[in-house]
Amino acid sequence: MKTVFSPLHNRRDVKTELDGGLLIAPHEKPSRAETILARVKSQALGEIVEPEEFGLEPIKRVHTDNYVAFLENCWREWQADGKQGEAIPVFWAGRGMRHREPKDIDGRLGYYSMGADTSISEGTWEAACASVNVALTGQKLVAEGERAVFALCRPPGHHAHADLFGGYCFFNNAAIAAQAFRDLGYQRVAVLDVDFHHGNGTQSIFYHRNDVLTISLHGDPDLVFPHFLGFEDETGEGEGEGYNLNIVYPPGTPFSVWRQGLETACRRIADFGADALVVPLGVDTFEDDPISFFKLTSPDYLTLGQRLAQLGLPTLFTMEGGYDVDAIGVNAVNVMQGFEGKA
Ligand code: Q9C
Ligand code: ZN
Repeated sequence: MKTVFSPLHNRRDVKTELDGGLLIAPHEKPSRAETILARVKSQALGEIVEPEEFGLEPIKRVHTDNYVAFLENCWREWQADGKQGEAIPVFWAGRGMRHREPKDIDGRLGYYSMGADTSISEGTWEAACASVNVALTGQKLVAEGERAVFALCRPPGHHAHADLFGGYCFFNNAAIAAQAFRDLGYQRVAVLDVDFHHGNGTQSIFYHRNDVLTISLHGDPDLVFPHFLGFEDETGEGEGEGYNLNIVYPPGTPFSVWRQGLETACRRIADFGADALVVPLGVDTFEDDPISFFKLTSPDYLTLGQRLAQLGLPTLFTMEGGYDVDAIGVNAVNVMQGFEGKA
């Protein structure tokens, strides 16, 4: 299987993550992608290709123009305002307040975000754009006939809405790739999100549509991020009614239980008649992940890959979360190797 990778991911290298009232060293850090790449090489998974440049047009099929402009200019504006540290949102439009974009950079940071866990600094824009190019290059390779491609995206994307960043995400790489499949004439695209966290951004982007089926298996949002979306009664709206599926699990969930939801998801995708599959892949479902509470083991990721391959669909994997850096390479590449038949 080919892997798409951009060294430009390193341009996202923030020093802070607001966590527990402290500015800690971020969970979402450059060594994550480098560790996965090293495993791709040591296992000889396949060719490693650099992304092509796709520009902003495919991004704007999914994200609003104003949001894209905000991300491009945010760090410059923050510095021009004389701020000393990294850009972190601290104000939001609470209940009863106005949802309108203000001029001030503190106001704009809140308007375009869902949390304060995702600092912005020099290079974030460049890395986020490179991450989209990685996903779109993978999508193009699949459209040209590859059975499956691993888009080693960083930063991740599945939490990003049309006009919101947060949860370490800026552009929704998986949603942009799914839309690119549609724009190339694929009629029905399935997105199966197996990250520990709900794929809230992807759900939101396609919530009113029946041409992109969105499914997410994740930790109960009553207990974990994103806190305000991802419950099982969210099934889609309007034309999209019945085209979103959330499967929620409690703390301690092992693979034996998690895989039942995977089975439900795979059956739904087959019934839908998908002609392409996008898999936002997080390995923060791992038993030793520092911010999550599922109990998947490294061999379970082989089994996951095998099951996904049985769908028989052109498949694009986009890398999302996973924060036990020691295990992230083995676990992510296990999915790919399982997909290719390794038991
Ligand atoms: N105290 C992804 O896996 N922040 N994002 C957690 C922990 C939210 C995770 C803070 C988690 C976001 C792509
Ligand atoms: Zn996650």
